[in-house]
Amino acid sequence: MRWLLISVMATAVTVAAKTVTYDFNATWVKANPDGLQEREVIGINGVWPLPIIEVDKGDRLVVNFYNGLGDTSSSIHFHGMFQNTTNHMDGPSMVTQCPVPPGSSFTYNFTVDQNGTYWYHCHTDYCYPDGYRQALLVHDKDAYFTDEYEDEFVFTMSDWYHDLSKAVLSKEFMSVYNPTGAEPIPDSFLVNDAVSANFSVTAGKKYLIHLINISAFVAQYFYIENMNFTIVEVDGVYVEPAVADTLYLAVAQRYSILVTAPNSTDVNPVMVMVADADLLDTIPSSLQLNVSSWLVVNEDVDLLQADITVAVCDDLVPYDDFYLVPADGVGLYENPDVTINVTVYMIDLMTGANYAFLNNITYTAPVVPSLYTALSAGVYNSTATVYGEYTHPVVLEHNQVVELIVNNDDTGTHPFHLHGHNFQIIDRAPGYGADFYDYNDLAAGVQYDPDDHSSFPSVPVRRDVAVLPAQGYMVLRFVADNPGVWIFHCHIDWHLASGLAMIFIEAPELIASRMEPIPDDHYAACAAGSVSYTGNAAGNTEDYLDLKGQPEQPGWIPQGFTKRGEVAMAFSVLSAIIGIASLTVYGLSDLKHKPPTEIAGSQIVDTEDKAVSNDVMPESE
Ligand code: CU1
Ligand code: CU1
Ligand code: CU1
Ligand code: CU1
Repeated sequence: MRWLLISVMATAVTVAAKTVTYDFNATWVKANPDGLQEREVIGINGVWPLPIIEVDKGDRLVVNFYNGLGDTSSSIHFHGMFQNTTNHMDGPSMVTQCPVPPGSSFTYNFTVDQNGTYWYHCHTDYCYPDGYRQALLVHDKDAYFTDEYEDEFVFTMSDWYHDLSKAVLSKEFMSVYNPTGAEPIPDSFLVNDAVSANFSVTAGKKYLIHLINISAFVAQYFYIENMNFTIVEVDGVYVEPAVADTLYLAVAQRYSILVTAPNSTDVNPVMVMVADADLLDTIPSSLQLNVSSWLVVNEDVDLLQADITVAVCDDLVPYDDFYLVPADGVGLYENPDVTINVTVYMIDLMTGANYAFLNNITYTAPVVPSLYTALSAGVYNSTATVYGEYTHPVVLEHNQVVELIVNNDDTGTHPFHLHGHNFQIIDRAPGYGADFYDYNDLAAGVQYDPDDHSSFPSVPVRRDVAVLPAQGYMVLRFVADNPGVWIFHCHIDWHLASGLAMIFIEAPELIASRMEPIPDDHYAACAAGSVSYTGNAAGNTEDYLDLKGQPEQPGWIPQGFTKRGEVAMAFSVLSAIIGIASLTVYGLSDLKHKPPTEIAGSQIVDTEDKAVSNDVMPESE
């Protein structure tokens, strides 16, 4: 295969890390993966579906990217890669790099010191739903389950639209004709970019399946009819084996599961993917919500479709990721140094379209990519102001334990993702009754208490995408041990486009000294696209504190003022309250998490009482 050039730099005798190089020429090609309509998709070297990137843990990965699309700027994000010392290789346009304009090249080059199941995707505007996404596997001979399986398979799940993303976005979503912000309904659902994916297996043998939801929007349930399997990895984090029969993968989430092929060769087990219909405002009769694939133990036996009477998502009870336990045993990050408190809501602005907010900000890209602002602002780079008001910047100090409370004042769920890190999910609650259930909802008589660790898992699950429950909340913690600029956003690509994002600037004073040098082609891409690579968010290189001319979110419309007022008031009150919070959520703890299913074989994690923490609200919140 022409696109794959693996150069082994290490000597053959030792098992040293090697460099794996891919040359990616992105161009428009035609494809018809659902058999319903041919459309233009983004191919690599003239081919779509895209190549799966495979490396071994410790390898250097080099992707020489050329934008041959002609009409669209682009970039590549390697989802889940921490990019420690290589923040500039992270991929999100206007955060860590300039968009790569047509005709430009851009090399991604970084060391992969992680393991497990990842993916790569375009991270400029809303380009990955045009097919620019695929699995990235990091093999690890030291994985605790490495000797347990015969072979491994990739199972990507995705929604699929017949129209180009820019048409979907401008005509169906960010439009005056869609004031409610109803998300575009996909035309079909794909497995491995096809209508089905069959894996040839041997009766009685064990297999590792990498499940990845590479969708733009829709979460998926997964089960194998009449079979259990064992979860061993979640978003790149090995977990203690957990037996499950059903999983729920929101956009960008991954699992590795061990599956034993049945001893009987009478039936080929059917692997079923079921779209979460709760996310869809309408379900056209033509939309097939179930997709069947098979573990083929006997090629002479018919492939029978799933029993779709079972495949109604309301009847599916997925394994609750909250109860997974990382195999490395990393305990609860104690005593957060900083608590950040944001609330999701959706509202129409003056353009007439619907926007997504974290507190009172809908992310609006700056004039200069935020990393380049950090690198050019000198001593001012630790002042949040220079990154612009509408990028929603929060500056963190090196190695702070950060607590991120995300409330959801929206009726939809949102799979939030943090670049450069994985986070612990330490608390989470759905809405209940008819009301929005806030983390310190006084009306409900409960209040989240960050000082009380007794209700937190002692070894919380860690992953890089967590589902924020509808009208509920979640509490995440991470350690700011990765100097750089990292975007935190909803991974529903339509919601990222409508502004559901903010950025963390971590240890800005250390970024330059710890980061590998930025290659010339990165700056050349800026020049080719006429994007500045020095200056504050407004492009001001003289006075970094002068943000005049910065890109601003559209204006509030009259009813927006009301909402804005309410929200602003709510945050003032919450900020005041958080320091003196004393009530707890004990009384409602039975509402908070769905216990593991009986077959799950995991236990409720131990609880513990810990010393009082010392929370500090960041200035910008
Ligand atoms: Cu990511
Ligand atoms: Cu991603
Ligand atoms: Cu979202
Ligand atoms: Cu991202």
